[in-house]
Amino acid sequence: MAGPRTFYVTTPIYYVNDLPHIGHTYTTVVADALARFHRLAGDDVYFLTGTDEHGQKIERAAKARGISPKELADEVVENYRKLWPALAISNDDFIRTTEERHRRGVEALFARIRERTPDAIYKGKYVGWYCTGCESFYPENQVVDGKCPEQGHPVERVEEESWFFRLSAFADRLLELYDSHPEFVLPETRRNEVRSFVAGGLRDLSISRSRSKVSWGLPFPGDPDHVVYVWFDALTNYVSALGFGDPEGAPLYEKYWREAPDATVLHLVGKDILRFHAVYWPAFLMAAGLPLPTTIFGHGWWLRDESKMSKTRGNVARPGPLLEDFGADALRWFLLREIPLGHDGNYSDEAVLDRTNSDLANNIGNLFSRVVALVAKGEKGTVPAVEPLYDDELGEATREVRERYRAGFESCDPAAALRALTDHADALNRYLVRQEPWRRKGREEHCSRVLRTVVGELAHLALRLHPAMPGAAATFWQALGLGEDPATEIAAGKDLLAVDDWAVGGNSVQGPLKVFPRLDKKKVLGEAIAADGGGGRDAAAGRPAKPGKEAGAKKKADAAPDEDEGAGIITIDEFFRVKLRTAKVLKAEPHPNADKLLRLEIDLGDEKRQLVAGIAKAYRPEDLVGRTIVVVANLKPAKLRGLVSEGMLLAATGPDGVPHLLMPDGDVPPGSPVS
Ligand code: ME8
Repeated sequence: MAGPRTFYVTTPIYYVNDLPHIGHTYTTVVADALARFHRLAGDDVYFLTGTDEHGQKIERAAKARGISPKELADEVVENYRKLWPALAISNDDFIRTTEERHRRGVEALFARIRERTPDAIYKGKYVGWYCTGCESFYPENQVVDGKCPEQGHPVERVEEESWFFRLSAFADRLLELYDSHPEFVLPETRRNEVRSFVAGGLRDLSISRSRSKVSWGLPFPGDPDHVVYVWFDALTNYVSALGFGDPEGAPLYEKYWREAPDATVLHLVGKDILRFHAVYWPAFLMAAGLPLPTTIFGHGWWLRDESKMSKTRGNVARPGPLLEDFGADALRWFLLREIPLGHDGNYSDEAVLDRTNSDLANNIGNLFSRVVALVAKGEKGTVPAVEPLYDDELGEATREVRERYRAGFESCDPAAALRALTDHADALNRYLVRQEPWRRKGREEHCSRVLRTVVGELAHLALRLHPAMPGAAATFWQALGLGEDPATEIAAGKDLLAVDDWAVGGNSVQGPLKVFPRLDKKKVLGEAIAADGGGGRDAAAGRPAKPGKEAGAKKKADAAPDEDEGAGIITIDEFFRVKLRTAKVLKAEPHPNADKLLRLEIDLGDEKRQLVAGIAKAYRPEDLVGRTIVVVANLKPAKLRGLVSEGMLLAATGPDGVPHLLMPDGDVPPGSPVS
């Protein structure tokens, strides 16, 4: 008998040269939501993520730190291993390409290609460019001004003996694949790009690096002078993690690495790495005579102020502080709901807050707590065991949102699925307004039936929230007296989305519920607003506060009473309480957790200090080193996004809001008094 449909979903394996950021978080959250949705729908799901640990990029990053590549990988991988559970990521496995099972898989794939297509791999000489940032080879005509065409990273000239994969021989089969299986590359616009890339002609692909140039990689099977090209190595993770190449047998591989109709293999990747997945990977598999994945989905990019996030610009959003500010559920909801998968979007903390307040606090959270309170009050906490009462509008809305929800997730459009859920909540709110279950006098039975109906609908809603917000879904599930967690209902082959009525009559509700309190912008984003120049904590951010309410209030409390105080006049003594000193900038770098802040190390003459300053938008760190600035030396230290600032630098704010640092005219040693 045929078992349930299998659904194998993967994220890219992330490089270990950098800590996880919002982009990695995004792909992994989307993959997790899809995995959770398919589990609800009764599919047999396997969800893989992991880390990409070989190659020149990692080798160089480790060298710069003075540690071995493996030490670097071991250190960084811990961040992923800690982050994913904090975000409720339900991966079944986590693969590291430095694991033995992965090496076996790569060797097995080579062996299989050599056996099935003996002329697919041959030795030659590579002459061209290499981009360590993308770990990619670029021919002469694609390199512009010494930069790679994809990301603008610097490229290096490479001329070395190399093993090649005869990619050119697969162009026709790839084109046929894209045409006969339009779902192979999604969204459609990306498919067109990939198709034209292949139709433009494919060159054979170098799949090795000379060990004399790059030593951190898997030995090239049969040639110890070379290591396997990191993308060949990395792509193989999708099968090595399933046990491909294991001499003891690979039941997971047999089960999940199959083709349609009863199996789906979905590789979710950012659009930056689509070519590797939609061109190279299927060609390797074709050469090996192995099944192909069902879909490569190339999602869009999160940007900051319409441009790329980058470490050098210091504008990378990291998940740690966001988890602290918003929690896993709200962050997941935002990432899934804010932009349709496939589109680019602008990231800002403020957008997360607005989305949380509008969808979760004001709508879904409020509805659950309101209904629980109505049952607690009107029905003494027990959901009445009576016949539901659907009016036409609710009946129609319910059917429609459920269909949209399922279709959204099935077509890799979680944003549409989630919109169906807020629409469901809207429909229930409207139903409550129409039916007025709080007007009980003389219509008790009516009110009981209305509440029974709404609680039944909330059970559907709580269940459907599980892929996006597993934590909140469990809380809601418990509040409706349905059990611990909708996840406990999940079983392969059982479609929970097809359950028509959750039979909530007789359940005890648990309240009061306050799952998503409304977030106060100032409280939550205070620091971010400060770094924008909005006064308040600006002073602690290392630059003068604009005259703002808080700054004014503080001065008032500290200053001696004076008749001129109302006009903002201070005495010379009061002025001298502020110790202004010159300081030399020894080091400057982006703040790890805030895109508007820089971390500076300064020399104050007799001591060194750390400053955190909101000047990242105006100054590049490298331009500050060696400059002499003016700082307030006796300011109480303050913590800014996790870093202590021991003072404040002075800057004039231009009409455009941009800070201009104050610097002494002429040479003065660090620590000189300023008055
Ligand atoms: O490319 N917006 O690893 P990587 C959205 N090791 N997603 C983003 C993003 C952004 N601003 N930045 C990164 C690699 N991502 C290879 C993959 S797979 C066999 C090998 C996400 O650490 C997105 O999924 O550079 C992108 O594809 C991935 O992180 C790149 O991660």
